[in-house]
Amino acid sequence: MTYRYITTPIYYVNDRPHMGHAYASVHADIMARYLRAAGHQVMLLTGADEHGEKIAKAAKEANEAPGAFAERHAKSFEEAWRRLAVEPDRFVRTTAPDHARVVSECLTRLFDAGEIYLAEYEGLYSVGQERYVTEKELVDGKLPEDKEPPVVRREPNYFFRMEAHRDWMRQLLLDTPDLIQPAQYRNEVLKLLEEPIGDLSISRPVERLEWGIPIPWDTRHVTYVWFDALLSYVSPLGYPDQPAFAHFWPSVRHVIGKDILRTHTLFWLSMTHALGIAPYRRLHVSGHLLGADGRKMSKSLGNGVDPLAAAHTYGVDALRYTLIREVSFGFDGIISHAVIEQRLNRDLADDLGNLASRSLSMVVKYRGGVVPAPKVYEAAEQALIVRSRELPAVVLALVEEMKLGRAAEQVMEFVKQLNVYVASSAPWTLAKDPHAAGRLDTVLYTLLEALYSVSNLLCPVMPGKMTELQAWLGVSAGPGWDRPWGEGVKPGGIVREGILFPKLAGETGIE
Ligand code: ME8
Repeated sequence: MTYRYITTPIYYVNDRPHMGHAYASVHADIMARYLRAAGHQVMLLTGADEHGEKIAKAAKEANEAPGAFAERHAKSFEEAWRRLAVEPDRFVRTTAPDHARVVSECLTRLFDAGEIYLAEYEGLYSVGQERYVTEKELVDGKLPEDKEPPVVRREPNYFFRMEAHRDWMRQLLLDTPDLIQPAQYRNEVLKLLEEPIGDLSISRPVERLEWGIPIPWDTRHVTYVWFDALLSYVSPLGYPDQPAFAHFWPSVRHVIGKDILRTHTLFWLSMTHALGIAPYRRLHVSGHLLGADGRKMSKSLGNGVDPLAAAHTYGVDALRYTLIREVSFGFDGIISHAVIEQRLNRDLADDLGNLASRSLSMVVKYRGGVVPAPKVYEAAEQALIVRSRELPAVVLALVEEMKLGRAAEQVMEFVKQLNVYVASSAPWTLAKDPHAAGRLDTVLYTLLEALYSVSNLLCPVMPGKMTELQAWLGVSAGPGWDRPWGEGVKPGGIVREGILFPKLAGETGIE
């Protein structure tokens, strides 16, 4: 048995989940489901990043204590994942005592090893944004989103000796070409590592921020939120000494967006190296979702599509399918009402739904709903059988590279091939000829068994609809990933008709 560990970002719970969060979580969930179907022991982790200035500020604005505020929002994330069919094995919360214990132990170990030191930090501080800023970020002496220019602030901070790990990180990236995917992000990080990266400030004075994990040896400071959050990838496994850590960690893949590339490379790789934790196996970096106007989805622009509303309108499976098909992982791409409607009507209703409904209704019409036994497979069937045997490995290889859209595309090409087969074998003509009864049996059986393969191959993407299709085919859901041809739909079994993806009456034209 092989263990596989997949993580999503641990999201800030300062607001409701948006489509960008759904994009990352749906990708991680689909990868987890494929690997589970292929027989791996999988752990999928997501969670809530509950400390730090951002949450403290949002709680203050909502007139709530930070703990209660974070709790309420963490619950809304858990609920959102349920509604989007994202099924994590663990949901980590950075306010959990077990997590805080791991953070404290790691800090103490690093401090004892001389990896952490206290120094005066002086920098330009944006009061509006509550963070230090760099000269480069300023336009006319201030941040574009601020009213006032930043002030010079001096405060004692604990620092982690990140710079000391720079050469090691650079070598790691050079030696491990597939560590960060797609490759453009690896190149970006390699470039950053050519210049000094400095040490990392990992604490904030309590006068300024109370909402965080106390620095264990100096309670005048709390831990910087990123140092805390990154460790939530190991704390749920019982790091350092629980068996789950030994089993799952070596296989870990982190799924993140490009906005947090720097923290997941410079910060996290140096932290793990200093702690003696093996580096992650792979970092899968996504691009950004854009609104219908081609600009990054954001609340202030109001160009986003709410994931839960979209799941309600189009169905959760159509939303999951659209997310992976429409925006190739690693690149920026648009998600709008129009693109979801198109994918639903064209790929799902016209191609897949139509194949299912006409195959099932022909079995009902010509064979009273009873699955016929196939007779002689001719060249047309042989070609489909070969493709159906090849597809699981083709799909899995793409999944391993997080090319989920390409994997689904391969299956949908097979669906198109099956629609062509329906047209060329013309069962409605065969049905009129009493001498062609055996041939009709073979064609109908081939369609049903091929649909069963499609349902398996797409189940990780659209678990609800594909389980429904399996029920209509009279096959109980269960392990069926690489069931040989002929072992799925059983002759003599009963099928049911249905419409899998009702077509939206006229694309609404809402963007
Ligand atoms: O950064 N398009 O949390 P976060 C695509 N707590 N993906 C997007 C997106 C968009 N427009 N907007 C956000 C944090 N995302 C930290 C993480 S991990 C130890 C700590 C996705 O709530 C994308 O995956 O701001 C991005 O990396 C993540 O949401 C950031 O979520």
